[in-house]
Amino acid sequence: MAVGAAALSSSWLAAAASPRRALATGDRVPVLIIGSGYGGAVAALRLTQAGITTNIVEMGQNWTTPGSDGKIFCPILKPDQRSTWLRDKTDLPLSNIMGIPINQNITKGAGVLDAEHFAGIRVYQGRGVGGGSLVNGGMAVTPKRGYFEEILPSVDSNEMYNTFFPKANAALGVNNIDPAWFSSTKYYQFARTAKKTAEASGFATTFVPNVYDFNYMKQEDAGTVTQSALAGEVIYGNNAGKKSLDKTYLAQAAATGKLTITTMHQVTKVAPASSGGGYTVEMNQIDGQGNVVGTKSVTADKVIFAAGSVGTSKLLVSMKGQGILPNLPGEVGQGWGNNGNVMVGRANQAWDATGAKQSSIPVLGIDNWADPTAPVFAEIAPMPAGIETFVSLYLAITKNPERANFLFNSSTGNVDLSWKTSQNQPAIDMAKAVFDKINKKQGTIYRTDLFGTVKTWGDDFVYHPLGGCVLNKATDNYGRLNGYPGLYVMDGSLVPGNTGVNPFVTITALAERNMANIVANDLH
Ligand code: FAE
Repeated sequence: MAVGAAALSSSWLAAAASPRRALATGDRVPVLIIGSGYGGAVAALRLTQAGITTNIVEMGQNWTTPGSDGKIFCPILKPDQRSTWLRDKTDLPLSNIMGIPINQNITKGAGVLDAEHFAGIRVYQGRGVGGGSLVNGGMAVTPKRGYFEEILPSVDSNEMYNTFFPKANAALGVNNIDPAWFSSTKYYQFARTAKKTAEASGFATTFVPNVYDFNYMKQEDAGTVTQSALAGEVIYGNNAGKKSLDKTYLAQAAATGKLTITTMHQVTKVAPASSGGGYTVEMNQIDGQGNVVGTKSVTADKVIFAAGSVGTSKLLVSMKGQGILPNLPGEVGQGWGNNGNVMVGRANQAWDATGAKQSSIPVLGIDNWADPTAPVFAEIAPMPAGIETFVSLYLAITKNPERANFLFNSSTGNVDLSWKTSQNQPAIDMAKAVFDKINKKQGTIYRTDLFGTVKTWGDDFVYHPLGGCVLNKATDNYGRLNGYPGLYVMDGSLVPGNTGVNPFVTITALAERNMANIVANDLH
């Protein structure tokens, strides 16, 4: 039955994304959603369930067609054109091992992982139907209530914690690892070692829920199903096991028969329609090399920006800068942050092996958030290199207060991000306070060969872009864009730069809350 359900949901989605039904110039639609990540998927489900015909435009692929190896996504250690968005070389966050560069030449293609470069930071994002859910580690963390109330004081936290966080977690398919299996499997030796060294140094660790199906993972360990997490798959996509949005929210929305997804189309312009109300949406159709092979213009009564923190902010700042949507509030493009992200690796003692075989799915965090001098929630990250490395790797989420703005550059026509690498120094200082203590207690040192040749901190990239169109500042308290009735924002750009934990549960629950209000008040 489970296999049947999975096959059915992917065929629903294939139907929803069928090129036969792609948008065509001259179409007029009730609602157009830009992007199919968390915000877009929630909007699509709640609109279609309300009986509203809904169109998503997504710049990436619909990941349902296997390559010549029979797999949809390529292996992490043998990347090909499916891995990286429009580059002829991979662009991994961990660029080196023992100082040796590990990025590989590949054929350029519309791959699933994008590393978008700005002057001071590269921003990793998922490309395709499902957005970031295709490439992320699946860590599904509800933020600490006190901190959520601090960052979004205009949002009723009772409603969030009683209704919308539980609703989001249920629809995302969040589950927990069996602690007994965690304690025994060789695939989580890396996490047990990091837990042991953290706790011996005075830091608490906590299990973190995930959308990867832990029953499936156990079967991978038992050798009864094809391995995905246990074969190191994650940032170039999981061929099994992970409940990405195409298996959950989007499959459910497609099953209503009211959703159409137009893939490999990038929205370039949203302007008030010249007649009949609504908005004209222009888009470039692209091929697998990123070449523009067509342009289309459609009209939508309502447009929901769900292109992610970067995608939405870039579009809106560009429309304001070009005078196409001149009345957008001044707060559009402001309040961007990197969720305090900084990465670091430690070299363990020879008796603290981390295991040649590692699950790609993180399940533990070091929780030092309550310490005002070093507020850090550090995900214990795998390094599935296929060999024993003795490395403990961490993605630290810190309370870095630094923020940046998106700015329209009239000479290039591009949108720049003002973030400077030096703005990550507060994050380094907070993380250093934690990991210096662990190193001192364990008699260990940092690895300096992972993020460059002699570089300790992975401080120049981000997995968790947030903000740029902050709720109740650039929008009203539910994502309506002030000044333009019928335009909405529904993604990570609403979250003011930091949420203290991995962000997709926050983004999903906030979208659930906002869509409940919008469907009730604006669409009936
Ligand atoms: P997102 O999921 O990025 O979706 C935006 C969509 O819009 C994408 O599909 C784009 O291709 C599309 N798009 C953009 N511009 C356009 C345009 N102009 N026209 C048409 N389409 C467009 O946005 N978070 C966690 O909570 N737990 C984790 O374990 C975790 N691990 C991560 C690991 C990696 C490697 C990465 C990159 C991210 C990770 N994240 C994790 C972050 C998480 O995936 C991210 O916060 C969400 O995906 C953001 O959701 P949004 O809906 O804002």
